[in-house]
Amino acid sequence: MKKILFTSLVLLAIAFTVQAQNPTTIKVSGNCGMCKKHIEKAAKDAGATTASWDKVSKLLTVSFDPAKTSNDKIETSVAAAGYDTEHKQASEEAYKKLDECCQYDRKTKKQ
Ligand SMILES: [Cu+2]
Repeated sequence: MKKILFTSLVLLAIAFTVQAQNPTTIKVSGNCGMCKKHIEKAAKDAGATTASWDKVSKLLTVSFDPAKTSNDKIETSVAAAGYDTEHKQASEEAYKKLDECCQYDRKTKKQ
């Protein structure tokens, strides 16, 4: 009996965790509609099932299968495309590859 209770508690905890992760919003820097395309593509390339970035709020909303990818992987992919995220910074190199209109203002400008 105790075992059943424990198992159901664990399942409940897992269900909550999965729910909390999906969908997730991540703050991503960017300017325009082209940035939107790039950011969403990068998120999907990293395994997101849905990705939608809003250029006004700068929020990327993603949902994904936690068994296949993670917030961390998605942010890494977006940063590799040249866009700073909440926790990952794009390299100077990736940032400079962006079209001029897409070179958003960075808070921490190197040099
Ligand atoms: Cu842009």
